Amino acid sequence: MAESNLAARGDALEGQASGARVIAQALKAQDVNYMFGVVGIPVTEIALAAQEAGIRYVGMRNEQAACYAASAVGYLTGRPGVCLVVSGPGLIHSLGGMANANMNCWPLIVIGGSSERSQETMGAFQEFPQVEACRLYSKFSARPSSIEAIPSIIEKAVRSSIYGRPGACYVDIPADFVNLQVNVNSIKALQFADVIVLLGARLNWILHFGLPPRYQPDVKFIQVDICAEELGNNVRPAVTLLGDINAVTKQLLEQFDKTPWQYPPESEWWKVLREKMKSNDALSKELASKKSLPMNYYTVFYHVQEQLPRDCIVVSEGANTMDIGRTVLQNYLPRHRLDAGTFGTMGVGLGFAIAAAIVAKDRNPGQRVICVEGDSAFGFSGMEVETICRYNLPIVLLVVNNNGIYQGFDTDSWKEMLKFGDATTVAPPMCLLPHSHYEHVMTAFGGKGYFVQTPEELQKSLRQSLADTTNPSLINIMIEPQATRKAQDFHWLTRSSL
Ligand SMILES: Cc1ncc(C[n+]2csc(CCOP(=O)(O)OP(=O)(O)O)c2C)c(N)n1
Ligand SMILES: [Mg+2]
Repeated sequence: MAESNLAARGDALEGQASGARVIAQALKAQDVNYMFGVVGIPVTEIALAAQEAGIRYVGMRNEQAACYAASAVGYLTGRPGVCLVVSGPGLIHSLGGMANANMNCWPLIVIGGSSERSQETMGAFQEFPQVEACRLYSKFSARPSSIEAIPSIIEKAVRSSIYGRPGACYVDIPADFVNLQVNVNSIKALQFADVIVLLGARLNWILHFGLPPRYQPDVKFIQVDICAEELGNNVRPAVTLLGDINAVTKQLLEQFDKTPWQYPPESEWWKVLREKMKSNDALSKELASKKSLPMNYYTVFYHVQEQLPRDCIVVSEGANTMDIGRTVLQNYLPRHRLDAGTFGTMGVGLGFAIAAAIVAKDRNPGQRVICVEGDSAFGFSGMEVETICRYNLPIVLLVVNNNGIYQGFDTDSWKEMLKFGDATTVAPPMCLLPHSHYEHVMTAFGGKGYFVQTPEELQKSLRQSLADTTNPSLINIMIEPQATRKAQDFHWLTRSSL
């Protein structure tokens, strides 16, 4: 399906206009012609609908820059440019651009996706009080009360941005206005748990709110948390233990020593779990063993895992890069993995890796830091490579690059792929960069750079990078632009109508 038809696909299913299309048409009706942004959940469909409506969309690498660009369009043309951002961290990154536009009195509309209204206060994916957050940086900040209310809110935002003293305006679009709901169906192993002990973890989006169909409706949670306000969020626990998990687990273990108990290893639940682990493993191995080029994520991570020192610190960010990496790259010790975390913020990786390398240098000389970045994630703070080189931190940076073209590709097949691209990374219009040589960012500052396209090249460059304990290195790993995760039973981060 050509990408111009993607936005229409949701509409056809629903038999009526999607929120994305209503937004795009309302903007066009206001003679808004340029949009800059970084797409992702839940705004990708808005960018596609905007293009369909004839709005020029430019996919940027960081929302701050996108916001500067949109406000400059406002200044140059007299009609506001739009900056389109994802919820939470995406919106927060745009605040610098909003403040700048407001101070310059340049017209700007920021459109931010936000979490679904039905998940408000539950700890939804990238939930954040966005309308309130934008108030200080804008003339007008609002969320339409319904899809029908979108055109009048957009009209008001455009008017406010140019009337009187021009400035920035914010329109908040909840995910459920944009996306069709995806049915969650098949239910596997963990669902059969009847008691779950939560040690400090929150029952937010990461744990599917503790709700069916991911869990049995009558599952009993034993919740241990240091924060009293967290106890009972989304699910009423069978038992709550308020306290530091270090102290509470010590007390629990002392009790277990007195009255030992073990879940019967031959139970049905264990059987299902073991089967699921086996089939997951087999599927990952099958994907990893694929010999075809360009490589897929599983092949890459399989070869990386083989060489990772057991005590290394793994830093990771990206969408597939992080999610698949999480399942293949093992970490054996506590606090040895840092990633985009609960808020899913892209751009944290290099800062985390620098911090980890400095701490390792002080406390555990010789310990390695491996930073596994999606190409888009890397783009958010790639210039920190200069910091890495300036401080001589021997970080091994892997950029898993699905935004470039494998040199052996024939032009026709990659042209075909442009129609699909990587919806998260490659902002529409889908386009790949024929010469995305991220390794040059490292060599520019004196580190080692590798461009790899095959498992053998990956193995060799990783071996060299790990053997070098003084210089940082960056391995630019070309993978199949359409590579993706194996099919998921439960959707959260991956939910989109595309
Ligand atoms: C600050 C911020 N802006 C935007 C997003 C939306 N987002 C989620 S993952 C992602 C990038 C994923 O691409 P990449 O890092 O190349 O990983 P891939 O899935 O291609 O492996 C983006 C832009 C975000 N999470 N945080
Ligand atoms: Mg990518």
